[in-house]
Amino acid sequence: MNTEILTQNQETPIEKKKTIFSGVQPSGNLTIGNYLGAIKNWTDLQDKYNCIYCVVDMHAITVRQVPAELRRRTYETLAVYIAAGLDPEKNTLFVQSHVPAHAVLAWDLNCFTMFGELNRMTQFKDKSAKNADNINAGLFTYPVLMAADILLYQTDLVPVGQDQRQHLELARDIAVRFNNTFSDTFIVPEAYIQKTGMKIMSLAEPTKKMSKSDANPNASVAILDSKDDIIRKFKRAVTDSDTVVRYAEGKDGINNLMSIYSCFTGKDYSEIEREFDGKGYGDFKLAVGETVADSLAPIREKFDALMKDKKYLEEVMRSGADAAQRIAAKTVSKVHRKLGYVGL
Ligand code: AQP
Repeated sequence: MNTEILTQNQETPIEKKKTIFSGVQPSGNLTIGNYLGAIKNWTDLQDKYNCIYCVVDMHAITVRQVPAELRRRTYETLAVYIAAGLDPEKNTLFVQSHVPAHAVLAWDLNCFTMFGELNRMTQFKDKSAKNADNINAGLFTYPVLMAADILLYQTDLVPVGQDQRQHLELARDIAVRFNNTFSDTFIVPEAYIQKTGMKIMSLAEPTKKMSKSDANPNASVAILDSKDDIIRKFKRAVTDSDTVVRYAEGKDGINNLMSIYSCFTGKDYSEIEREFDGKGYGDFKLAVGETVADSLAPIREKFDALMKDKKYLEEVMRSGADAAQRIAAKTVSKVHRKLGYVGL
């Protein structure tokens, strides 16, 4: 790890901040899964770490996107980052396609990734099943681009949800392979263990992950959904034929609602069970819906204001890309030297 000790005035030792990298695809309306599994946790890290957060538009095109929608969602995703509390002065916030080094390093790393490794990725299997008419090579090599995203910034820690753990393991394997083939080039990143943000499941099929690109509008709750929509979706959430609010095996729907409620209120499962003792699923679902809607209301308000100021969002994009590019260029040049490319 790069916990290098720097000295200030030769006297006060300061520990260099560790680097954190993560991103979200602008491939749909960001869900409470993206919020609880990623963005909410990021806001707690901004003072302690050197945080780099990206809007990963190049990942989004592994699934066919309508260009005008991709463009709009790229602005929206950045606006959600800021509205949710990520301060552009404290974090490097940028859009992936503005830093071409991501694509450059991804190519290099493709040549250090085995076909068999990519073939084992469960997300590829899930996404190719969902997009049977467009199983493109980008969908297959998506984890290599993700490895490049992370390794470019000499990232120490990656705060990812459970669903992305397999991809992070691959990024680590690629880094180790490259380091062993040449010499130490990349920091081998570790998962940042998060307090909250377990895998949030679909409200329609609670054994499946909640996804922003789910075709069923009742399966996911978007951060920007209206209060009425949020309450309605929770009321319709699939549960089971039991009536008691308790966390137990086989009660996937209720377990999911309890974990969402717990993330938003900070209450643990036994407190929630006591709170709803003697009450039915109807009361519980309403409470979850109202809590989620009320907690997200300030984000929606800030988001609306930010979206009226595109110029500001573009300034954030530009300065974030400049800062990211400076770091990325150093890694790419180091990699290219080791590979034997001629530098000019
Ligand atoms: N359901 C989830 N529970 C917990 N964390 C989640 N994340 C996504 N869904 C959940 C976390 O959000 C971050 C960004 O994800 P992404 O947009 O890069 O890709 P994804 O995981 O594929 O997200 P979606 O919403 O499922 O997008 P689509 O539908 O486009 O594939 C990651 O940190 C992820 O862990």
